[in-house]
Amino acid sequence: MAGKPPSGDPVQDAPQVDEPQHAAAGLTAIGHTLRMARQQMGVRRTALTLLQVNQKDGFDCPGCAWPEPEHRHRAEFCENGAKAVAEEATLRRVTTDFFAAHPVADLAGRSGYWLGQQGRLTQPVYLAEGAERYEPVSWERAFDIVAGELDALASPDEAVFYTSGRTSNEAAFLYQLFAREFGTNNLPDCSNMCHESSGSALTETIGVGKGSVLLEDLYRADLIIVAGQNPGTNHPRMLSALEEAKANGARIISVNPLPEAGLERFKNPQTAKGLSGRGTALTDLFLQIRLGGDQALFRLLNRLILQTEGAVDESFVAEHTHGYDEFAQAALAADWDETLAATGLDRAEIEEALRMVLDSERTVVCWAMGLTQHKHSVPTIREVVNFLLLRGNIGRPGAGVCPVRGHSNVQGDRTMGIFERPAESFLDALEKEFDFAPPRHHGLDVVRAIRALRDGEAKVFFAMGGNFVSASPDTEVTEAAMRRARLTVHVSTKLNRSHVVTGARALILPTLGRTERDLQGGGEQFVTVEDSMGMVHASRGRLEPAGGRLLSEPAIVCRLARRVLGESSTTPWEEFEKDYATIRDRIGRVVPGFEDFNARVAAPGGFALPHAPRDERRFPTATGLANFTAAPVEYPELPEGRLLLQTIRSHDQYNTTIYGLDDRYRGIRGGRRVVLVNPEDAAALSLDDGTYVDLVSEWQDGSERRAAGFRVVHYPTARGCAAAYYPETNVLVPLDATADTSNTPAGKSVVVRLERT
Ligand SMILES: Nc1nc2c(c(=O)[nH]1)N[C@H]1C(S)=C(S)[C@@H](COP(=O)(O)OP(=O)(O)OC[C@H]3O[C@@H](n4cnc5c(=O)[nH]c(N)nc54)[C@H](O)[C@@H]3O)O[C@H]1N2
Ligand SMILES: Nc1nc2c(c(=O)[nH]1)N[C@H]1C(S)=C(S)[C@@H](COP(=O)(O)OP(=O)(O)OC[C@H]3O[C@@H](n4cnc5c(=O)[nH]c(N)nc54)[C@H](O)[C@@H]3O)O[C@H]1N2
Ligand SMILES: [Mo]
Repeated sequence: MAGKPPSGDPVQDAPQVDEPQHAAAGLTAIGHTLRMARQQMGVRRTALTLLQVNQKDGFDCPGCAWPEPEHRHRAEFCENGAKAVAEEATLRRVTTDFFAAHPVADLAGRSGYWLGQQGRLTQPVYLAEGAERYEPVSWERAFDIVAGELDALASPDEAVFYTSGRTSNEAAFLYQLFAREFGTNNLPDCSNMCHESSGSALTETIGVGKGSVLLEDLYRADLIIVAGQNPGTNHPRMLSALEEAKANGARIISVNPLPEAGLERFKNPQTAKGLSGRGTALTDLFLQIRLGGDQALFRLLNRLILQTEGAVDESFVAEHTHGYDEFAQAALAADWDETLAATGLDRAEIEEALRMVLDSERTVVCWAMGLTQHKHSVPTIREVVNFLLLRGNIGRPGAGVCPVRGHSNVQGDRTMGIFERPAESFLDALEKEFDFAPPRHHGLDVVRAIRALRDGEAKVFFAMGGNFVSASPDTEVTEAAMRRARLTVHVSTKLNRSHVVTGARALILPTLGRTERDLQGGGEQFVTVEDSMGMVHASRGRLEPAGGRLLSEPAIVCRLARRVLGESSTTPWEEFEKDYATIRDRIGRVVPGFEDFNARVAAPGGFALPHAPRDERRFPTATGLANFTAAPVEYPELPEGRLLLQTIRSHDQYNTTIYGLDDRYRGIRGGRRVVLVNPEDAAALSLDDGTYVDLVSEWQDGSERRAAGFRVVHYPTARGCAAAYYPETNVLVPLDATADTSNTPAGKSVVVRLERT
């Protein structure tokens, strides 16, 4: 039966549709926050927990990577941060009887939502080869099993060590150290599916793969362009920053195929005006672009800047950049008609954008997945860099690049060395500090790891958090790949689909979350994280752990490393487990910018990592200068009768974690199997609102993939474009459909046809 949840699942997927909203947050958001939080945590725990979020002596919100302002509110969290906290601090528990009552085959028939609702994992469990159920296992036995399978590999490169972005700096540093001492750089992470395109483009052009702005810069900007991002849902605290920027006179251009409510208007729940009034209008100019049209848009804007007398910052270009002539030649060839076709915009809109660009002395461009998950994402982001370089908008207050990260420590994990292609200098530093020879050849990223598992070249899959099979593209291929593994291991807080689509043997290892007290031999520990703007600070949980048998992530890595590496490792794993300050001492000696780490992180609010382009207009690229680039303009081609589908998040989810079945701002309630289609496209395809269709993706090699039973919703998205939620639609994204250079799955431009069911 198309579109119905698996049998036995209490969740009904019966979407209802109202008008989309035009403002985000306000009182309704507070109501929703408290209701969801109380359902999971009860009244007392809700109050105690939420007041510790993002306070200087509290824990870092596990929601997103948006930074904390210097002057914090007593309630420095947002509706969706509160949901993330409630999801972790829930009072519900998965106990021993649970696995006895539910064979893996039963769990594999449940929805991700149902799995998550069962509560926190509380003890290590093991699925033996051929067994039907997970059974409790001691930690010692669990580590023996992992060690046994790792020892049996023909090469360390047959193991894959995945990381999701909630892992702390301390745990991430130990984890990559363990993987490299074991002998592999197979360290794929969620970043491969997320901002890898940003990292690739920025490293090549400005020499640092991270954003170049701090919060103060946003407050000082004249113009903020928000392209391919939905902060109202995914980074709600960013709306307060945009509100403050506007109060200081900034203007905002939103570039998006969807009119996202949070960018239209914001009712700040922390101010009286926001609670009672109409809130603040945020967007001054909305460019409703077609999916994948951004490179063309920025290319034409660059041509128009070049053609405006005095618009180029010539001294900056002369002193700090390379490749200008070639870029200018390419930009001057930008064509109006082609740009209008690629973007779906009209001439007047682009001219208005140009006026705002030329009026601005200080411009910031913010972006997220709308720019990173296309085939041509890397050249698109490079074009954004060209745009900023032209007017000297990098390395000066109030201006710069602002890729807004997702997971709360995804940027920190990369800084700590979670990367399949580590820099030589990083490996040199590890070698010197820990006295071993790290492998020098590159490892597998997410997509390559799936291929290796599929082809039997990788045999052990170990995940530090995340939900690999649901987050990855081409669900059926990925699940089949995972089932070929000898052993799959997940260090997790909550149950998810990756625990029930397993290798021949499987382990689930329960771990502490951010909100929980972490007591070790050396006393109470804290960990550190790095936000989207390169600020590093401490995070300290206060709640009682969800169960007595949980281990922290650093403790799990230390014990595993001791068991697997044995005498061959001279690293003081035992000491690291007892006292995380000793880990930070080592990080300080290995990772640039972390010198004197323990002392500096003691300061309330933490410290900023150095960023050469931002701090001193120094560009550590191959040329030693900021690089202009001149790639050909690309945009997706759409065959007749087809739509270009983007896979997005609803308001009630955190990636693969589904909190609820509503997407309030978009007016969707009670279900997730919806496809948003422009009414004119729908009319051309004779699809009334409410029609049920299968989404069928068509890939270049002639193969097709199907996601069944979606309700058509007439929605004001750009022409030719459609949108549906991830992870339900990951089945449609071919494994080979990735961004050039970064290899990020192209989940924002999938060619589909809609087949009536
Ligand atoms: N509550 C909540 N918070 C989250 C997450 C969550 O799932 N829930 N996830 C976290 C993570 S890991 C991440 S990476 C971030 C994701 O944050 P976002 O990137 O905001 O997430 P998406 O839902 O993928 O939204 C993509 C946005 O880009 C637009 N877009 C898509 N394609 C294009 C395009 O071609 N051009 C332009 N200009 N726009 C386009 C879409 O319409 C949409 O507004 O959020 C983080 N925060
Ligand atoms: N089609 C499509 N696919 C996408 C995307 C898209 O936009 N479209 N977005 C991509 C992006 S941006 C990302 S970042 C990835 C996300 O990929 P992942 O990071 O792999 O997925 P999550 O859903 O965030 O992982 C949730 C799980 O993490 C575990 N967890 C939560 N907190 C902790 C913790 O503190 N410690 C540990 N050990 N485990 C914890 C829980 O068990 C939970 O079930 O998905 C990608 N996939
Ligand atoms: Mo992400």
